[in-house]
Amino acid sequence: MADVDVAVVGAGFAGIYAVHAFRSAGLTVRAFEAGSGIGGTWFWNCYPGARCDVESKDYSYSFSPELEQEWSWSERYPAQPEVLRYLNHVADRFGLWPFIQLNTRVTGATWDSARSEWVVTTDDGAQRTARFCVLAVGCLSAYQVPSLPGLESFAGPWYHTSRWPRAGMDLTGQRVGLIGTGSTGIQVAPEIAGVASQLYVFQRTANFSVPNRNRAIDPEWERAFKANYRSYRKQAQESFLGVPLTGTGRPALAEPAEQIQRNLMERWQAGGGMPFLGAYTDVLVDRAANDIVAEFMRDRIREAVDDPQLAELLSPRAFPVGAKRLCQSDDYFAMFNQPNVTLVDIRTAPIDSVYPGGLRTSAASYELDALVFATGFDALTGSLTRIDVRGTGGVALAEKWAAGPRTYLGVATAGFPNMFMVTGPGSPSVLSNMVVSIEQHVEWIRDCVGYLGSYGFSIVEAKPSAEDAWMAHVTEVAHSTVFPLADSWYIGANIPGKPRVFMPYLGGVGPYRSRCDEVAAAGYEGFVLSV
Ligand code: NA7
Repeated sequence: MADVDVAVVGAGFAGIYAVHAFRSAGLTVRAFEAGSGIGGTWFWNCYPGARCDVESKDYSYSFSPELEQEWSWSERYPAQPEVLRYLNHVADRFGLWPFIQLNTRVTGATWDSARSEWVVTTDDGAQRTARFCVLAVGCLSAYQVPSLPGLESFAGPWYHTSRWPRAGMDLTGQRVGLIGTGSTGIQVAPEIAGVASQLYVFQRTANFSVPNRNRAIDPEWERAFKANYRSYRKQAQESFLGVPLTGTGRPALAEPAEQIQRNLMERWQAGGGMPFLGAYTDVLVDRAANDIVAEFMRDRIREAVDDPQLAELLSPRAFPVGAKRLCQSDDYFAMFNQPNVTLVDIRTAPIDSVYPGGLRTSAASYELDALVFATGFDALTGSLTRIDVRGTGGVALAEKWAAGPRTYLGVATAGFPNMFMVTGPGSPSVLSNMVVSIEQHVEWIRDCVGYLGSYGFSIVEAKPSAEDAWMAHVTEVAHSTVFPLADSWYIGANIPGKPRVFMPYLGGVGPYRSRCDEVAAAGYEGFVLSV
């Protein structure tokens, strides 16, 4: 008999809820977490300025009406320490600690066909068996540091933002180099610029960013909002992004130019990426509509940055707005007006090497005391394939996915019985409010395991034909949008040698949920159930 019913890998938003949901369904569970605390992405990304770009009222669990009434967020967009406090509160409140093993990295998971169970190996050398293996490893967990010649010789400290020292890092009066201008770089830069004597921002690709207009939550507003939380959650679950939004419902190309400008400005003033991009129905599917919004955003950069040449260098032109994750910041562009901040264009003069005292590009040298990498992640697949997961016949997941990830519904993959992924590639995942998508996946997996028990089955496995059809659908939907036009981490373009496959599902959270429900209602159509 297996040690537990379900082994859960990871204790971030997904793993924490998986432990609670499976236990509530009467299953025995053990979660393994590499970190010394729970929280996953929110545990590791403790760099200054780390903040969620989805509003706190949305980026929180909906499974417990009591929890959502009891908990009060302090800000519209929660900062990393507050998200972490929330997750620890959830673990306390639902008594989850005994089932979560910290400081334990899962190194391998092998399907034992003879015993119909997973053998999970951890970095302490131990092995545990489980009937089901649920990989709740997060989409943005495998961080990447580019291999720069000479980095090992650098005399000062250097960190990737997702491995920021937990005790903090005092950059006061230092000359700091920052590589990367994605969501993370844009959040951390103003924080560093506030204390450093000099900040050099090494920019390869200029990025779009909208204001947060972050603010404290008004208790009056909170009371009124919470009175309708249940119906709001339902709307979120049925929405496109996992957040109820009010777009105009009209295409920009059918709207008079001044009206578009007025409407975009209203949304710009209100803050937030989702309502801004969601203003018109054609922005993410029609390049001409997209160009109107992109130009509006470049106008805002020209307003914020005093030096017109600098403003031009900061103006994104390489990809459609929204096709890479839209960044959010209230002070990034204006930061470049500070005398201690320098933008270094490494598109035209690439980084050549690091030396003990700094960094050299093909055009100049920069003396640095510290170096910060906000260079992103081997997103969506890296955290899965870095574990030695082996299915039927000892086939490795990394081998099966050598030409790109293949899943059925983003929750299972053929050849790996009784293994589930939470928000895996092929599900809405990072193109949705992650918490809504996580809850949906965990509940679907819980119900699937329950169904097997009720009908006398013990094994569930995706059919290759269902997987092929689903992957074709994911690709088709992606290619009806502007998303594939960007060299983004959604398509694996940020990792040298990674196959170019569009990974998240763009069909929308609501329609995706309906499809998953239909599959379940049809007795898990597309899966083989056996004993
Ligand atoms: P991102 O969005 O992948 O951004 C990484 C940044 O680092 C981006 O500006 C990259 O430039 C830059 N980068 C990556 N590799 C290099 C090398 N080798 N040289 C120079 N510059 C490089 O990661 P984030 O952490 O900011 O955000 C990830 C997600 O977390 C975000 O979307 C939110 O969902 C939360 P590039 O654009 O590739 O030219």
